Amino acid sequence: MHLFQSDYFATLGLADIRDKVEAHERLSFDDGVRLFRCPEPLAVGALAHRVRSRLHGDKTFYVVNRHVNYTNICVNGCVFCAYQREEGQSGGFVLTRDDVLTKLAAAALPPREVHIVGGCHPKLGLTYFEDILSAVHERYPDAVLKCFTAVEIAHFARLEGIAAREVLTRLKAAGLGMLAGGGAEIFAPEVRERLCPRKATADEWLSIHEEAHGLGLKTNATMLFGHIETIDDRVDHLVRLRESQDRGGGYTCFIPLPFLTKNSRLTIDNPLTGLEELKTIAVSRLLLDNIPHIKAYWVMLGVKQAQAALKFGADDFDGTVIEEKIGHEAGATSEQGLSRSELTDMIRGCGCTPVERDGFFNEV
Ligand code: V47
Ligand code: SF4
Repeated sequence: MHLFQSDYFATLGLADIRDKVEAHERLSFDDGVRLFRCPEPLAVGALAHRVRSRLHGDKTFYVVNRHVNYTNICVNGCVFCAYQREEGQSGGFVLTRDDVLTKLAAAALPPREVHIVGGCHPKLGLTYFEDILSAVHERYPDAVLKCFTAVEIAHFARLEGIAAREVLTRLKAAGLGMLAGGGAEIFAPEVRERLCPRKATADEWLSIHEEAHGLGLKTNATMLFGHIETIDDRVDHLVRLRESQDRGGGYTCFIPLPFLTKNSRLTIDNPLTGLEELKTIAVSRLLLDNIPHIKAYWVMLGVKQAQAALKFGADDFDGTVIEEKIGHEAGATSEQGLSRSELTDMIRGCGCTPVERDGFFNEV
């Protein structure tokens, strides 16, 4: 008998959720909490894999991309962040436009996606970013420029004394194609207050993404989990994202980010288990019924866990990356970058079909 017709889900108290998944029905907040509380991660994974297979078959997407972090100097000082430096502190850096171009030129393959993000620097004005975007766009006209988080956009707007919408409009004119998904962390206000009190609020983060969608920009979204948040906080985060997507439809991909503890000022009592990571990816797939892609970000997960995630709802392996600083400062033990053949071999090794994509998830 097929697993979905068997008593397996009923014995775990998940028969009604299984039925909703089979009927393509939206899951409720309470369903999300029950999935997180289910003692059997494999059952949650099987449900998520069902949805992933329905959406994407055995395809797993990857992209030839390059990450560039333009500065690690940041006024926000989030308690979990191992990457940030204060202005004047040793180890702080700011790249010039030419540094950015040099880093991009050093990649073995021309990128189809350029991911540029950084700290909230107290002095870098909008012209610095327009200058970088125009230069990168001119050099790589076919690459999707997926740059800046909503937190950076809010910061640029505050520094310049202009509306976030104007910042987005100017950056779009300079070549911006998408916003990166970082900075969402956890939306629940009491957790956000403890983790990152100086950062844009959840409402600001969501409204900047919706402004971007209104301007025709796509965006990604993240959730940082495995620190001081509760199960309810994770479900709240996912449901708020789903509601935001209902309003505008511009989110392309969701990236669940497990908290890496090294060099962080945040100490936690119960570090995440590998199974808890996979279950969180699976619940994300199940609750976010209106976001097409779930990323197994191998940098934070590690490559083997990212492979496992492909059977727990994820369909994107991200990319070549080349040089990553945020996760590696926090103790990520993954490689700095992967070649195209390493990516495709890893995807095939899981029984999936590798599909190269651009930044917007168009197949190439
Ligand atoms: O916003 C910071 C997170 C994010 C830690 O949009 C940490 O396609 C784990 O958002 N442990 C930046 N995570 C990375 C990010 C991202 C990555 C890849 C693709 C995309 C995309 C977005 O990293 C930050 C924060 O949430 N982070 N410190 C840490 N110790
Ligand atoms: Fe700054 Fe981002 Fe680090 Fe927070 S997570 S301190 S905003 S670089």
